[in-house]
Amino acid sequence: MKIKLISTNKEKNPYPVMPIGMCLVGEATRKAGHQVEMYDMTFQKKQHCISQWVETPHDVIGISMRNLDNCDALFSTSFIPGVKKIIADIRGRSSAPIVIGGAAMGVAPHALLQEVGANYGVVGEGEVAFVELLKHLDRGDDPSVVRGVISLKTKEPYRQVEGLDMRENVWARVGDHFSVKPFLNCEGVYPLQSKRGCALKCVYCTYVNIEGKKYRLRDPKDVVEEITDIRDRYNVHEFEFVDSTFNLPARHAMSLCREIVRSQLNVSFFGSNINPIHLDSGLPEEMVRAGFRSVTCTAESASDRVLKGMRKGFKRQQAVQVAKQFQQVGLRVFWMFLMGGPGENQDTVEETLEFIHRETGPRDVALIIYGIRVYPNTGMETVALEEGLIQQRKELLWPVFYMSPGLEHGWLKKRINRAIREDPRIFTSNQAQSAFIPLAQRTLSWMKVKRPYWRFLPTINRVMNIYAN
Ligand code: B12
Repeated sequence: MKIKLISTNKEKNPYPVMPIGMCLVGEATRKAGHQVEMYDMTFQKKQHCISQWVETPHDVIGISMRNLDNCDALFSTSFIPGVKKIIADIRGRSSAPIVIGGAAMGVAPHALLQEVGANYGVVGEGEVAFVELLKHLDRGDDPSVVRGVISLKTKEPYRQVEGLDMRENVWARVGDHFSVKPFLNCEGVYPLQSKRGCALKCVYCTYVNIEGKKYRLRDPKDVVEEITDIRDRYNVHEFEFVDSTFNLPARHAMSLCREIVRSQLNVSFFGSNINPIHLDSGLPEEMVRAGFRSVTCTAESASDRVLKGMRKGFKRQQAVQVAKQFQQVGLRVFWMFLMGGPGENQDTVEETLEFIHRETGPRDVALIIYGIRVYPNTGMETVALEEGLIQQRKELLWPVFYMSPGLEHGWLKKRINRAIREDPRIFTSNQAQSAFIPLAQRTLSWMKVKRPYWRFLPTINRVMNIYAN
């Protein structure tokens, strides 16, 4: 069959991300014997280009939708109207079935399928489900019987996809389909997965719904072969692991780092997600040896009360320990904190701010996010229901944000603004959404300045503070 795949994500904040999800599905579809063409809209300004693209022959159109919205209570943007428009345009030019997939489908499958008007949806990973769906369409059978596939007629509220055995996965080969340069020029890095799944139980999180809770690990040798291939084919030297959590399971993270060290890859890694629940004592050192230049630590709070309310599974002391471990090896940390979780009040906010001031490294930064996006099928949905923020369980397509009743928004805003003045390593989406950031990213990249560029955020804050005074 002739298949066209379109990645609709155009978001550039915090930086544009390569469409690996669509490329993985495309590679698996091609491997199954179909002809595949892919289109990425990241840097596409005009929508009519896509309308022309769908005019050449095809049997099925696959739409990849990554983000429902930007998850930001201060500057909330939904990406649903944009995708709806793309699908409506395609409908005007093509009678082929339209299949929607992507992380957004893992979050709110039925409501999204209905809202955007596609024929079928793939919930969760697409490498197997999409190929099976095509087989059914080719035979004239109903594809909604395929595991992971839903249609407008599907009655069950949600079906978890059985995960792919990661020992048999394909490589995304993004650079074979698109130029990776524009991504790298805007601080983007090449995304890699060393595993799928997440066994954690954080109250607000969707990862389990998207990837499943069982860890499915890739062979470190296969990951290293893929990195070598990307480095040599596309001249890419900067990578990021987009695993739910890089440091878990601990033994796998360690063997992967050792394999990278052994292979002398001479590449760098940034941003991969670290959860303080368990950080093997030797892992930070091994990560530095492997080429890690920074990590992201999703602590979310440094107050035991809030950590418990968010079911993070660790205590403040563990976050303190992790901060020390990274400082000892000189690895920069981009900390993330969610303010307003269950149990949050003025005292708990102070505890987190005190943690940032005292415990994090001098070269670290801390992003503070106001409120928590409530997602379907999460513990946060139950809390929101119990506290009357939502009236019924439904797939929350349009963003609803939880803010602890123990906290007054006006106070929080003032307190955080004061914290930023006192410690410019702290910032919120107010600074992150600044139109100046993409320009700065491109300039720094053009000047071949070493990453991560977020290390300049404190300087930007200091300048902004001067102007504000
Ligand atoms: C790593 C990550 C990041 C990194 C990305 C780094 C990088 N270099 O790529 C960073 C930190 C930068 C980031 C930023 C953001 N992220 Co993010 N991110 C993730 C995470 C953990 C993994 C994404 C990933 O690459 N997965 C691996 C790939 C292979 O999986 P995939 O894309 O889902 O593709 C599979 C399936 O979806 C499916 N599929 C995909 N396309 C198609 C198409 C068809 C036709 C079919 C059939 C199937 C199919 O098959 C693929 C292969 O199995 C997910 C959560 C998660 N566990 O999925 C959140 C997630 C995708 N992010 C999310 C969001 C909201 C954002 C931000 C908007 C938040 C913010 N303000 O910072 C930004 C947007 C960035 C951008 N430019 O788009 C949301 C999106 C859903 C939503 N809530 O709207 C998620 C799901 C987390 C969440 N909160 O729920 N993110």
